[in-house]
Amino acid sequence: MHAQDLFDDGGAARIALPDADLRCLRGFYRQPDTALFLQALLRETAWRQETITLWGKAHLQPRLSAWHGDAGRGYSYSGVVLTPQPWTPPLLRIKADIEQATGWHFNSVLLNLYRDERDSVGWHSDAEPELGSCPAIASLSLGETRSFRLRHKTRRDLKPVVAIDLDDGCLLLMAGPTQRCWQHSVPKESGTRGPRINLTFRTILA
Ligand SMILES: O=C(O)CCC(=O)C(=O)O
Ligand SMILES: [Mn+2]
Repeated sequence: MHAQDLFDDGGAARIALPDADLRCLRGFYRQPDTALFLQALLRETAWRQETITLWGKAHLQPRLSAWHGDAGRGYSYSGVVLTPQPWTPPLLRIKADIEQATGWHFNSVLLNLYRDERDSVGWHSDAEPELGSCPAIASLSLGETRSFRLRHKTRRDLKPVVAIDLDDGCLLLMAGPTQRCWQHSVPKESGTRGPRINLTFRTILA
């Protein structure tokens, strides 16, 4: 797959929202590759449950995470300072495939493991200063389908919440003003869910 296929796709993968540049590519990977990646990442990742500080109060994050990337590109958010773990063969392979498809380049990846339906991520945007003003972020989902929610930060005339199902092997691309204008979340679910891993490839500026 080439960058042209992703970006001149006649709108097939584009999610048409104002103040956003969002594309979703279903089946970027398929079975059995997705299952092999999921198993390898579940097994080989040094998963951590980070404590985050919100409004001065410490909370354990309701998911596990890990940060990998080029040495010397530390990253911090909500009081968590992350020193990257080195790249591993599956992460390098996925990074190379996404870079080839998008023409973008990344120097780090945040891995999140949603162990079951109780794991989640609250409303936020990926707007840390280390990412620059219009970050290009590529988000790969493996395993259980989960609902990804978006809400505009200021416009009250839009639908309050937009939901996109992120299924096994789908690649969501977020660029342009998306992080500046929108927040996103992955809520808890009421029905049973198996594990899901999400990888967000990012570029940490020097
Ligand atoms: O799990 C997802 O799809 C999103 C994760 C996310 O927003 C993040 O790690 O910043
Ligand atoms: Mn995010």
